[in-house]
Amino acid sequence: MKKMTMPKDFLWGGALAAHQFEGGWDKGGKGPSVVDVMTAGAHGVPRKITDSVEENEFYPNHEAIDFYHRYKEDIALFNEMGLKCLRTSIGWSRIFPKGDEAEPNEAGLKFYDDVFDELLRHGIEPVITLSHFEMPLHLAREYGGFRSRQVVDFFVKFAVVCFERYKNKVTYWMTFNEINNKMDVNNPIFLWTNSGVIVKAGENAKEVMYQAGHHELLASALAVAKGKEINPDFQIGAMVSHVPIYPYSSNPEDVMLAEEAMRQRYFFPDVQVRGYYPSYVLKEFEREGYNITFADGDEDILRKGTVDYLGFSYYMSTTVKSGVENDNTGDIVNGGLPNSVSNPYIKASDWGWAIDPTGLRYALNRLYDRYQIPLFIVENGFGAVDTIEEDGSIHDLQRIDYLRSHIKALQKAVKYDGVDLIGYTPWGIIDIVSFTTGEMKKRYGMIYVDRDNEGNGSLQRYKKDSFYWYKKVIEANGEE
Ligand code: BGP
Repeated sequence: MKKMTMPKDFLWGGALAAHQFEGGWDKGGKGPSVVDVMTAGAHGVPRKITDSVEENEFYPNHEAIDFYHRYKEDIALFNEMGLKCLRTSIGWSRIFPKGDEAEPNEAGLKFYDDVFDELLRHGIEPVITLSHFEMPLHLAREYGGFRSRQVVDFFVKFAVVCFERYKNKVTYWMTFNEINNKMDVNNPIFLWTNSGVIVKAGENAKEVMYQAGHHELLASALAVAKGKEINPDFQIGAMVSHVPIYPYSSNPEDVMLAEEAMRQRYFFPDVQVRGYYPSYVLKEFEREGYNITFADGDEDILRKGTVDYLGFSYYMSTTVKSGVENDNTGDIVNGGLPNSVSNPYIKASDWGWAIDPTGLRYALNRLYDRYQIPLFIVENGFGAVDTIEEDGSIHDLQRIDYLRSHIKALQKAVKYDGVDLIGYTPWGIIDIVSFTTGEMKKRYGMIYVDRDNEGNGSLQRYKKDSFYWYKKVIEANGEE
């Protein structure tokens, strides 16, 4: 049988997000973003959303790993690994410090010109997320974030400024990072960082989330339409968190429960890829009596702003069983799913994230079958505690095992199942601040950064064993 290989232009890369690694939170005219007022958390300790920036609180995203001043050194390391692309985001509040200004902040635009030029100098393609949880704090405080339809216009204006400025440097774009993770309304940091919204006493959290989500879907569709006018060669994607939900058994009740639960993963990409609201959500609005405001013309906007590809993050799978509440006894986080149980067939990371490489092949098949457009794995990684030896080496063998098994799974989906996959950018190519816990301790990188949870350390960079391993994977286009 012919030896199948990965497409020669497959985009092997790495993924990051401005707020988790740039630092320089108030440099170059940047305004505070919704993330800049979130204190550090820890494993099992939620991050707090504060009213402003108190001096006595520690805000891990303020300096992060100081890419803002070290971008040349870090990009040289990415080049040494042989990355074909680097996924990161443009900090919205670097470009519009308050979000509602008439003119953008030139120093912010210049910073990303410098970063993209440095990447392109090394032949590394920028893959850019417009909003990765970095809405200007002023839009959240003054307008209620995406509660307000005005914020749709502010986002579209931000998107158009970026598309115009970087139209000859960036081809691959995504509108909103993990636009669907706010479906888990039990964790307030998702709705806050996605949409700049905090649910008030007496409000129905899901109703508030769906209204903000509708405005975001409009903003995404309008941005896509404008982007294609500015440069028809742009490839503009949606970006969702995709955590497959398995039925615990062949009991039809479990199977249907998993099918229903998957709707919280599929709703947003359904609208962004197909261009219309699925019936199961309209039925939910009716059944629950949600009063979601649609304006005339919204349907037309959604239909005209469908995406070119679907980017998604994959970390783990979850499992549901009818008739039980969260068992939560297992070491596997349930992502806020009711009826979730541990899967007896798979192990979990130290942070309770299930390790399920076959789930990635399964996810690729389910998403490709559903949408029949190119896919892009823009996050996949293994958060773990790393130990640095006396000689500065870091033997992160668990991370290599995790990534190797997930790469084998995606290769099977491409070579055996025929999935059209654009690329693979493992999450946190360099150690960064964890989003859900605000920790440095939960490391993802193939490059170690000397910084701890309290912000101590030299910020020196060290190459982990996975740095050399991934370099070989890329050189061999995945064949080794
Ligand atoms: C996803 C986010 C990333 C990243 C990742 C890992 O939700 O898109 O920003 O943080 O999760 O999560 P964590 O950093 O909490 O381990």
